[in-house]
Amino acid sequence: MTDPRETVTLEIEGPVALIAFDNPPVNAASHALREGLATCLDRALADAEVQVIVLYGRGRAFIAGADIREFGKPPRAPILRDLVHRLEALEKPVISVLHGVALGGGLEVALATHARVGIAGLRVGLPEVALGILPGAGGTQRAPRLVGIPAAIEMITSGRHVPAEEALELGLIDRLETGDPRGVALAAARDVLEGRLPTRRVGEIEVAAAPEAIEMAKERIAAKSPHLFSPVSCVEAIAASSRPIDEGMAEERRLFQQCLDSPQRAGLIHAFFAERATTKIPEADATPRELGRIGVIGGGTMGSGIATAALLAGCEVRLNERDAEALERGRATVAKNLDGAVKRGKLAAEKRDAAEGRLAASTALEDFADVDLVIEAVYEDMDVKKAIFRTLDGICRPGAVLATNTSYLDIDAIAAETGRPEDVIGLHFFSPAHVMRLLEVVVADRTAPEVVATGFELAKRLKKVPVRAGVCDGFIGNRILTHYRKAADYLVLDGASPEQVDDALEGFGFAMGPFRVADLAGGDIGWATRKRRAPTRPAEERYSEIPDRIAERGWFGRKTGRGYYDYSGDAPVPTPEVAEIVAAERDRAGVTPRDFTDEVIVERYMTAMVSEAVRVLEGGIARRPIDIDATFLFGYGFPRFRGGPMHYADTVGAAELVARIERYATDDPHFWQVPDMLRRMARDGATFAELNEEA
Ligand code: HSC
Repeated sequence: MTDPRETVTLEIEGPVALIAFDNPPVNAASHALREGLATCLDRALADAEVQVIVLYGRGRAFIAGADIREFGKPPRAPILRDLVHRLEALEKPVISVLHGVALGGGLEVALATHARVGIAGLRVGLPEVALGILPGAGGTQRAPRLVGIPAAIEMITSGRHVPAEEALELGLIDRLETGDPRGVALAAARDVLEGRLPTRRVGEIEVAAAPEAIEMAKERIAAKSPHLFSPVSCVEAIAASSRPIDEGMAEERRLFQQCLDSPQRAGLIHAFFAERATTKIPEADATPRELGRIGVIGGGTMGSGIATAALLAGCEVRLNERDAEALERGRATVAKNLDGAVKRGKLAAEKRDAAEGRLAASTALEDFADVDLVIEAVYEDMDVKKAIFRTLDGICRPGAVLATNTSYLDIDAIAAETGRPEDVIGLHFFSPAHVMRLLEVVVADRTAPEVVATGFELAKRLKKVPVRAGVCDGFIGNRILTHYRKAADYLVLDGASPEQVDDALEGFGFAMGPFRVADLAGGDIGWATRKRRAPTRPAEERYSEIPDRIAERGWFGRKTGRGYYDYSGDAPVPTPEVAEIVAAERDRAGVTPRDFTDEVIVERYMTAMVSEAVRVLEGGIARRPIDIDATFLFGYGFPRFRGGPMHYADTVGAAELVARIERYATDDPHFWQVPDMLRRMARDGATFAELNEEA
């Protein structure tokens, strides 16, 4: 444990007590920090010379919030809520100087001080909602007293980071300065002493009730995030801010505890760490290679999306296509993507043309001689890809990284076509590549550590979540997807309707059920994959021909106006003939349809997902369970509040999962097999969370 005297230091300069937080990387309000603050306050208060106390942070931030790793563990005194209460009540003026970020509990500490001075570049916010909780140290009571209930609702239910200038305008901070935190702290303290910086207790301000804003917010949340628990609790806590502060605080405390105890809190905090855990790889110490100039081969949806992502990150991009016409289409798609990025607020309008200006287009691969990284994104044909890599081997400069965006092909076989397999890697983007955050970095047998590090560096620049994967058909994500998609097809063959399966899984929290996804992705794509896999399909495997019957009619989903659903009206409705196709296929397969509850649908689908995920772990394709969670959270629309498939698996327990698989296996022993690792975990009472910690 860190010595609290080091985490927080007290320095006395005449009448000024400077209390500095030093808890890298982001000054989280851990137990050591809270204890240190309490001790330093005691000492400053005991010193009769001290007339004003200033809090500031060293390093990157004032305080980035409570220490998230402590949630779910027994609270250790002093708790932040009590500290904040004590701060506000002090007779000696206490002020805070904020730089970097003041988030969550960090802003709550600041709101309890008697004046707040921001330093340029500061961002403040109460982002607790993203972690399934609400500001629990007075944020829901003090923020409305400064900004009013409607603005507090917006800020707290979105969790957004508010830039310094806006924070000043809203009244969250009293001043905005430039300079180093200690220097600004000393100057601000002098201003307090000389009456130039007024101080007050925010808790004593009265706030007008806003019943309409409260009702509107609840309606908006019910429509937008029907599954989530904490946004409504945030609104209820804010509503209590029009009551005296002690009553409001009691309500905040009650609602905070409910959120803390909810499984959504555990899922969302797991997701927070999953997003950051994936970069902890064995190659983390290797030095990435240059990444200034990027070549993209293929101007289709994927290639243009990758090119757009690289342009948005400030890279120079060369786009290659076979002929001038295809190249022009690729350029036009990139231009459209950039316009979209401006509309979505991802690219400043004045930077759009410069981004497009960094794109060079060419039909000659010879133009890739000096690029640092090439990403091949042509269609999935092994022979075509091999030929491209042979050509690149002859053209690219030594040390250039040669990447393929294949979503399932054998990267070792592609690398073997070159005289430099150590430079070859898989960079599997997800469509649309300039929007989706997941990047599977697929490490082949001979890929060099610096090349892996380069893939991760690229992800960082592109603001993606990179997950290290090994080579197999489909890598982590698509391999698991192929398996649980079959479970969805079996459910329909055995008695559920596609819309029942979709609705049940959307009820679980997926943004879209598998059949709505199939219609969106295009039924022709899955059909082609099934045809490709047909020759290697084991004889014992059950095969539902329903998707093929639908595809044979040219019903590929949204793009053809029909698929599982009919898109010709205002809202999609189940395509009537699909029910007939399903009935005919059940007859042909000799299946007597049975009823499935929504709960059973979810259980079967999720159990199929987890069992293949365990095989992916067993085979070393994913290194840790949390990598699989990140894959599904950032690439497959897995509900964030459920934390990912492996976090979900822990909430069910390995023993129950084994029991489920054994029960389902009585119908289909080929599909439902218990992975050895899961059986061992059930026997030992082990969890995936423990495996994450051991890795
Ligand atoms: C909160 O404050 C609740 C309160 O209302 C108090 C309630 C108390 C009531 C008492 C009841 C008993 N904790 O993101 P990065 C780590 S909830 C622990 O890569 P960046 C992070 O994991 C909190 N660790 O950097 C990573 O570790 P790694 C509200 C935290 O520059 C490293 O720091 N606050 C942490 O891209 C760097 O992080 C938030 O939700 C934390 N609070 O972004 C803010 N914050 O190196 C969450 C970060 O081992 N944090 N870490 O991987 C962020 O949004 C971003 O981290 C920053 C920095 C914007 C701070």
